[in-house]
Amino acid sequence: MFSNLSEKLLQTFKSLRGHGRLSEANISDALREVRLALLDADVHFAVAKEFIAKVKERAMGEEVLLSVTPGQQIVKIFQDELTTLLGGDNVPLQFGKPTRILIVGLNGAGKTTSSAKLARLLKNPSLFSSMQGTTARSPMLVSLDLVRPAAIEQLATLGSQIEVPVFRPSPEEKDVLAAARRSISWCETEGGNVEIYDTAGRREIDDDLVGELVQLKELLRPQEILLVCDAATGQQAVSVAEKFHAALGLTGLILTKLDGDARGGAALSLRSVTGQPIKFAGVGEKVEQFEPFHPGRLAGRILGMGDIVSLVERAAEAVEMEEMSSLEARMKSSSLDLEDFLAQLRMIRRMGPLENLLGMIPGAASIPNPAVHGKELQRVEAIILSMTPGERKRPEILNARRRQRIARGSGNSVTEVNNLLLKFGQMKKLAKNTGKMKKMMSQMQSRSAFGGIQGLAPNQPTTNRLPWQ
Ligand SMILES: Nc1nc2c(ncn2[C@@H]2O[C@H](COP(=O)(O)OP(=O)(O)O)[C@@H](O)[C@H]2O)c(=O)[nH]1
Ligand SMILES: [Mg+2]
Repeated sequence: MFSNLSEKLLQTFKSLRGHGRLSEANISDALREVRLALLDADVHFAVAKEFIAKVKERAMGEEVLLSVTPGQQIVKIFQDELTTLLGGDNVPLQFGKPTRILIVGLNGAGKTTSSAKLARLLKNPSLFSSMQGTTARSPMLVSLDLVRPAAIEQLATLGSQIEVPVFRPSPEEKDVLAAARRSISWCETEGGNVEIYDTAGRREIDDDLVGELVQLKELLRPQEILLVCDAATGQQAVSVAEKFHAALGLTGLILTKLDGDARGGAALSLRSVTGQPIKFAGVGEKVEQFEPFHPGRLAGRILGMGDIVSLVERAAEAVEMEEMSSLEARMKSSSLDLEDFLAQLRMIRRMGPLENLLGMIPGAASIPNPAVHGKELQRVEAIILSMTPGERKRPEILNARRRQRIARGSGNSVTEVNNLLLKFGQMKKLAKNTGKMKKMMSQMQSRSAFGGIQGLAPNQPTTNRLPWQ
């Protein structure tokens, strides 16, 4: 599923990632590739066109062009836009008293199977990680498929498997409305709170089918009319969905057979063409192979990159590692200056608010008032920024007069400036000792990196001393 599209997108991203800076030209080339890949994967051309336009508009924004990792930013934009295209967040069912859900669709789409799967899900929401805390319902299944006699038995079998009661019209029944009326009173005596109505399909959507379903809708007044769509039928599923929606006013879709090798672009078009959310996904024949539909997850799968967030994080780490090793080289050659120190400081600040970082470090709760440590970093940065580039390169020229100027300029006392220079001197001395340096580097990499700066900051508390202290 989606492998074709994923592969193409992946290739395109790889080539984008190679570029240090993005330009309109290389983005346009990549997006042309992506558009072809989308069309190839059965995405409706209008949908693909709009999608590409949105991605391009965001990709050309400053935020991306000026970023250190533009390729990663683009991947993130894709993920966001795909998620939006697929409907944003999962849209839960609407419940009533009682809740009535009408399941509609063409033959073989997976209506009967999905009706049972949905009943199981509503009965045992705790089996689904994303539904923890959702109220368990007591569902009832109603077969209203009088066209294919075997369909009633099929639902009855599934019902007994999941221990959900099933209404079975008599085999002689030919009037679907009569059967539906009887099922309503059956449900009342059964005493459950969610009624799921499985209906008959047709080979294709026709007046006969639409007429039957419109009458059922009027009789049942369901809160939900869910169209079951076979993902494997590609563009056909999209035009079918459009027609069903025009005739009935759907409230959502169930996309089945997402486990198959379908090209899957249909999923991307369904939401934008009908304006209705995909609420559930069928991912196999078994009754447990069914899940609430999460656009973000499918978007991740389409991109073929799993959890994009962790990917972006890893990329950010890689950049930091690169900067770190060039810094290490400079330290070894003992040409370390305050510019390097500032670079190190900024690198560490990029990892996010210190308070958050502290929360991730075991034992950090014992460090008093982390916000103060964040301010210390700002102070160090302010002091260095108040120096001229020459002073940063050669701190030894910082005489008393210069130190006074820097203190005033950065809103600190001369003692604080002196403290910083003292710590810097110690660090520089230590930098010559490569063995200890390695140890410090590995400590920095294990995310206690801010400790390095903290250790160099003025008014450093005497706890948490680092190797060079
Ligand atoms: N692989 C796979 N098969 C499915 C899925 N949903 C339904 N099916 C199969 O599709 C076929 C038709 O399903 P059925 O529920 O009878 O369709 P209906 O005619 O719409 O009621 C059956 O063989 C199901 O087992 C799914 O999500 N994945
Ligand atoms: Mg059926």
